[in-house]
Amino acid sequence: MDRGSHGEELGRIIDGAAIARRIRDKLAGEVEALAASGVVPGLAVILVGDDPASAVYVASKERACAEAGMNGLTIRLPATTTQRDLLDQVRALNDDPSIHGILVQMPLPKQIDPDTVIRAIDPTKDVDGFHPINVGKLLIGEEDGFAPCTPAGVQELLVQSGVNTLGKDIVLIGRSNIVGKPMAALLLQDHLGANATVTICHRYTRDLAAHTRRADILIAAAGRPKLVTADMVKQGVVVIDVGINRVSDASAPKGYRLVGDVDFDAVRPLASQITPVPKGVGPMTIAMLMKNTVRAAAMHAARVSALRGVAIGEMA
Ligand code: NAD
Ligand code: L34
Repeated sequence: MDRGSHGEELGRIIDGAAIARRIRDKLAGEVEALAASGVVPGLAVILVGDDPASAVYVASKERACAEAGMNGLTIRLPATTTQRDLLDQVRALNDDPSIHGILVQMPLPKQIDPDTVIRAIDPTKDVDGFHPINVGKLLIGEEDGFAPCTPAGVQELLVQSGVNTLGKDIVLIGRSNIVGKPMAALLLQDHLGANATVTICHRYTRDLAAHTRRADILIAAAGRPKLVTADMVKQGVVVIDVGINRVSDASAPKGYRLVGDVDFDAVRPLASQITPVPKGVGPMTIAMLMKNTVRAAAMHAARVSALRGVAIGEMA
């Protein structure tokens, strides 16, 4: 147990970077086995425009693919790309048998409708889990789809940190399609790392603190620095901070630093466990993307061999 400068107990830090590292090492072994059977998992990432944060995330995804022995293809398109051109790229990747996962990095420039692009991705290659088919499967609890990487990473962090979610009150801040909504769907399932009572708060929630104070587990994904303060949590809470915000800091080498949505120093003494930003949820997003892509490749290999079986059966 760490102690603060006044001897007070501090919540244990959940080391997302270390947990993600273990997952990625294990996946490298699975990639090797798949490659030996003739299938090298392939992930295509499309980045449109030059949003600096997106460029950082996409570069990390590219590095992670290479390191795991996967085939990583990054397609960088100018900010002026038309929706039609982007859709053409997506369709070409749908038809490319060496690509098992397709990801279009969000946000997209304003001339492109993200929903149209997401629907164009083959659901069996939608390793982001954003296609309505995969969203529907997640809600129903069908496990042959893909769950979005960030909420899947949060669930994995909870499981690996020994946090029992069964029957617990989990409060989410944020209801986006990328984080909040799929997070709620995952935590509601009759499943390990789930079976929770879930409350979803958002910008129109009245008296946010009244909800968060009841939380056994608090998951913040609002994109608001220091939204969660010490007076908003109860003693012993597990805090997962999904928020990634750049705040200017003249003393930092890049002129900014990353902070989450939680006032970390103030909340940590009350928490039993807490994720930092960076090195909390962020690295898990990448690990889960790798995991989804390896699974997409394995499912592809299984479909191919089933089809071969049918073809051989027909010949007999
Ligand atoms: P978003 O902007 O789409 O959604 C933010 C949500 O927060 C909205 O539903 C809004 O209603 C709610 N909200 C905003 N202000 C609020 C307030 N004052 N009180 C209550 N609710 C409030 O964002 P998003 O894409 O879900 O991302 C949220 C944050 O998580 C961002 O900081 C983003 O950078 C980060 N993020 C991190 C990862 C990761 O891998 N760690 C992945 C995705 C997003
Ligand atoms: N299509 N768009 C699509 N899929 C996604 O899953 C994402 N996201 C979010 C933005 N747009 C997307 C990501 O990949 C956010 N996100 C993401 C990925 C990685 C990290 C953070 C967010 C990450 O690696 N964070 C590091 C710090 C990185 C830095 O230095 O900026 C961390 O330790 O938190």
